[in-house]
Amino acid sequence: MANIMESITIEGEVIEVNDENRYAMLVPDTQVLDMSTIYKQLMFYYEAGIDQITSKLQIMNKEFALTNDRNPIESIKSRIKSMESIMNKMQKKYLEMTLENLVRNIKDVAGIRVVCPFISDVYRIAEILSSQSDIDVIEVKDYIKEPKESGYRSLHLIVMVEVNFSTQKKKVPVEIQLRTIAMNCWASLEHQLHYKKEHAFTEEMKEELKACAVQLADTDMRMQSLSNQVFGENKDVE
Ligand code: 0O2
Repeated sequence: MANIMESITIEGEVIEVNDENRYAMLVPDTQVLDMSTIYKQLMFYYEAGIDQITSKLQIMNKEFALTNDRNPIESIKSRIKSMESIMNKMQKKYLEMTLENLVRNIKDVAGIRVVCPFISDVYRIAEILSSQSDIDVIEVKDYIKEPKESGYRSLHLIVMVEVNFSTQKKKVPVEIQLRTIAMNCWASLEHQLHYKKEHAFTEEMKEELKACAVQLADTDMRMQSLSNQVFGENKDVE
């Protein structure tokens, strides 16, 4: 799936891209700008990354609808992680609060959530996106094949998307969460239940939540089977 990027040309200079400089290249020039401007500039890069991926997803959805008479994407939502949330995550990872640490270690500053009708749509969208020449897949977490302990299911991709700005090109990291309507239903309700943070889940409640997730996963499989019969989409979904 991954499309490994080896070099990038910035202002005529060919720079080898490796783990060392992949994220560092995103930080604006600290010598010319003050901190608040740098932060705004950085967030603008992340927003541009979201815009670029969102537009790709919208095109895919329309193109598929043209030929297949149905949409493989139900909804697309995006967000820039709040400063508070970024700081909490950095604290949890015992990271010093520097811009460089943020760019290198917090890969979900730009986040997109894509909800699809069927499991096969999730994998199809992920595959098409991953094969595009201006996208490099950095990390894949398949919580559909291996659900989280909580029962959470989704396919997570961290990608670097190339964005053309007026005088330079940047590779922007974006986290894309792809899931079915049923998986989204579970995640949204579980998130609501977690809202009152002082009310910790008992073991019994955790088991109940997992059971709900299993039930919805079973529904997803049955819906997939119906979809295969109706649309003849024989995608392998284990
Ligand atoms: P928000 O507000 O959604 O952004 P890493 O990023 O690799 O250092 P992390 O953050 O543990 O490690 O990554 P993970 O677990 O792969 O993905 C985290 C995100 O997945 C969460 O984002 C949620 O959006 C979603 N998620 C993961 N587990 C659960 C779960 O049990 N229930 C629900 N409802 N969502 C989950 P954030 O950062 O928590 O918040």
